[in-house]
Amino acid sequence: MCDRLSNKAYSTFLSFLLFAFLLTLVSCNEDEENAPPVVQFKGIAAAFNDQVEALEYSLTIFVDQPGAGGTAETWVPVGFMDVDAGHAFVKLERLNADSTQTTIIIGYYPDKIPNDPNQLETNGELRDDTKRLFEVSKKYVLTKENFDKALAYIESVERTKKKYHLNNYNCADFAIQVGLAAGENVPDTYGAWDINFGMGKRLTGGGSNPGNLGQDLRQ
Ligand SMILES: [Ca+2]
Ligand SMILES: [Ca+2]
Repeated sequence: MCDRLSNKAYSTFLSFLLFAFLLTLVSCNEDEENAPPVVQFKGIAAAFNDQVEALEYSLTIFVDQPGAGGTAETWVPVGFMDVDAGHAFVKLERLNADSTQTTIIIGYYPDKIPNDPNQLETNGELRDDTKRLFEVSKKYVLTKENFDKALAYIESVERTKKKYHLNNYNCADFAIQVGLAAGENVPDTYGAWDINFGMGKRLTGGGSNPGNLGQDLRQ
C-alpha cells in the first residue's frame, strides 16, 4: 500500500514537472506576468530613419543561458518543480557623431503560453528586452549595409508574423538568424532534450538553444 501511494505521488509530481518544463521552455523562460512589453515596431524602425551622422553600426547577441550559465545544457531544473531554458536576444546599435546612441534591444517570444503543452508552435512576437539579464554577449561591428539587412530581417519576422516553434524557430533561432542576415558567421549548435518522466510521459526534441549558443559565443 505504501508503495502504491508512493508511486501515485511520484507520478503526480512527474506530471507537474513535465507541464512546468513545457510551459517554461515554450515561453523561452519568461512568465506571463513579468513579460517584457511587445515592441511597437514602427517606432523602432523609424528610429534609424533620420539623418544623424553615424560613427559605428553594430549588432550584439546576448544570451541568458539556462541557470547561472557556463554550460551548454539546454535546460536546468530550478527549485522543486521549475525549469530554466534561458533566452537569447539582440541589440542593434548606432553610435552617432553627436555622442548619442540609437539602440533597439529585442527578443523573440511566443505570444502566449499554449493551452496544449504538446503544441510546440504558436504565434511569435518581438519584445523589448532592454531589462533582460544575460551571461554572454558578443558584439559584431557592421557596415551600414549589413546593419540595414539585420534590421530588415527583424522587420520581416514582424511583417510575415513568423510562427514560434520550440524546435525549429525559437528565441535562439531568431538571434542567430539576425546575425546571419548581418553577414556574420554565427555558430548554430543543435542541442537535444530527451526527458523521460516515466509513466508514458516523455518529451523529445531539439534545436538551436540558449545553452549551446551562449557556449559557442564564449569561444
Ligand atoms: Ca541564466
Ligand atoms: Ca535551429
